[in-house]
Amino acid sequence: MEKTLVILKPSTIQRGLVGQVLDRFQRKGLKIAGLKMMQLDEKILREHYAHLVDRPFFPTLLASMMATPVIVICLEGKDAVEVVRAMTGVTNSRKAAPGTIRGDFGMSGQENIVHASDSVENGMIEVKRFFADNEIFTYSLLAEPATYGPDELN
Ligand code: IDP
Ligand code: MG
Repeated sequence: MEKTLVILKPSTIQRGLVGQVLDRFQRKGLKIAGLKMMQLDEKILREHYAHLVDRPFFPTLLASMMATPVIVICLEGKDAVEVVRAMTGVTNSRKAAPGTIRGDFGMSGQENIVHASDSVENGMIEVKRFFADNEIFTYSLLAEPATYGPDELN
């Protein structure tokens, strides 16, 4: 099944929202394939946010993402990338729809609670960026036959 990378950003740690955000993904039916806490550094962030390095806000984004350790999560499920992006909401939390994570928990464009991979290809690249192979687990969820129809389980 498809995998995607989520980062619970320092804003989520500081504001005590880790449990509530993680709970949303589990309630949705996504499987946790990997999860750990780590301190990000400039090297990994320059790679991860390569599309933003020339933007004026990049220095504050870097500082924000290194302010505390983060929690990185690999979620797995059918169309996981699209599902998680929809649950996340648009970048600016003030504009994100109510019901989305950013829309319900955030007030900021920068301090916007979570990162979520934006394409299937980037999902694969980002999971490899943040996890070693032996940190991603393959196992069956007993709830799977109640979560998906048989034609969706491939
Ligand atoms: P995304 O997180 O919704 O995919 P990206 O454009 O990939 O949005 O930007 C990555 C992160 O950079 C955002 O989540 C946000 O934290 C930060 N960011 C993006 N645009 C701005 C901005 O205009 N001001 C401040 N921070 C920004
Ligand atoms: Mg992005």
